[in-house]
Amino acid sequence: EANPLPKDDSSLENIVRRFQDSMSLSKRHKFWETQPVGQFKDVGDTSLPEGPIELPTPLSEVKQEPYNLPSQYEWTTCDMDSEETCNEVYNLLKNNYVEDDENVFRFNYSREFLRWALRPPGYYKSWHIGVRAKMSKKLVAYVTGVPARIRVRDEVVKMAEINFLCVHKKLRSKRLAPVMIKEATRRVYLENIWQAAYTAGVVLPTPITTCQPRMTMSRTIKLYKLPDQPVTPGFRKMELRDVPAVARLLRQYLSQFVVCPDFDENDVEHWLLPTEDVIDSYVVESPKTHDITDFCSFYTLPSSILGNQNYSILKAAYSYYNVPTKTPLLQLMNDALIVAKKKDFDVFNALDAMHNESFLKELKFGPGDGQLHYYLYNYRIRNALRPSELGLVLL
Ligand code: MYA
Repeated sequence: EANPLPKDDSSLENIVRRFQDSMSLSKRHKFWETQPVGQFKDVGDTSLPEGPIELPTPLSEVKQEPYNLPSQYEWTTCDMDSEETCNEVYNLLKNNYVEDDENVFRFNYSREFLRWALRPPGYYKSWHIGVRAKMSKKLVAYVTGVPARIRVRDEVVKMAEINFLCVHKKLRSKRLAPVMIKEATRRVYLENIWQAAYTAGVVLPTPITTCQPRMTMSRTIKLYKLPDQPVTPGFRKMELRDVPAVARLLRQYLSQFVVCPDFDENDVEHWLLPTEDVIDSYVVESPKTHDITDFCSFYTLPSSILGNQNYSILKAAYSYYNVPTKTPLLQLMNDALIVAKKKDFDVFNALDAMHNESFLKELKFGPGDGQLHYYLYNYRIRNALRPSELGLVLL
């Protein structure tokens, strides 16, 4: 990591520099400043080209050995097919993963969800990276990647989607995360993939866009009485036979966004075919022509409620991909809310990405907690996108 400021240097020059740093809007990022990502100092510099920041190196030049960990720890590849390993990952995340700003909620991804999220077509086991304590073998840190084709403007780029970065609460602020990220990068490079996409609640150099999570609130659930059946004729659960039609609809719909996944039928089968308590998808089948005209989906991600006597878990649905062609998006999402309510979800969340803004107000979604920043690794975008230009939902 590049020349940190020596804390004990009390020369006037150094004091002035430290003062400027402390005042600057974009804090210094000792690690991220060394990485091939858009840097804050380059924001607005129109001379820089869009696209890869660094060119691929020959695979033989990619570091062959894992990065060094502090001596008490060792790398492990987490086999998500193994019941036991999946449990260990589940428990690490359940106790140490993302919390809201007030530390009231913590994501509680289910084992089935993790298996779904981590084993899409063409996934690499080597990208499911864990760190164990050498003595106890306890899993103390984790980070994952899965392969994806992401279109950025008119370029389809092979990327890793990086997710589930987690360091045990007792090991925080020891600069373990940069080592995890470098090791993930190395393993992605070894598969001849040189770009990545990820989201985070924290501001890093440099977001390609920033979304606002929105959720229906308990108060508004009462305010907003829902019918008990979907109102759109032909609205039904997606089935295997719908995969080609859904793939066509989705590809067509996503083509209007600046950044989105490039889904083929295989991807659609994996990511969108319903799986109990993981992913729900619905189509509208025209009662006359039997054409599939519309599509909507949401995934299941409960949150633990921390330190509450009466409630321990909040059952939350998250809007995933939705495609209106014949049915207005507002009506489609209203039907999604109806089926979600029937399935006993407490809340329904959506980002202000894609065309979601158009239904969020009308359907009484309130502003959610914090912000979700989207990033690309080793790929420069000249100007940040508006959320409505983003067609990518990461889990
Ligand atoms: S986002 C979800 C992240 N997880 C959580 O929020 C769970 C709860 N928190 C934790 O477990 C820890 O706080 C984590 C940091 C592990 C987040 N993304 O080790 P440290 C930078 C990227 O002392 P810790 C998700 O999963 C931070 O700015 N960097 O800190 C996507 C600082 O660097 P710099 C982050 O708190 C992850 C350094 O780490 C994040 O103990 C995408 C401090 O390290 C963050 N969320 O651990 C990862 N949080 O000094 C990038 C902090 O420079 C993937 N930091 O500011 C990049 C692509 C890689 C593949 C490329 C292939 C081509």
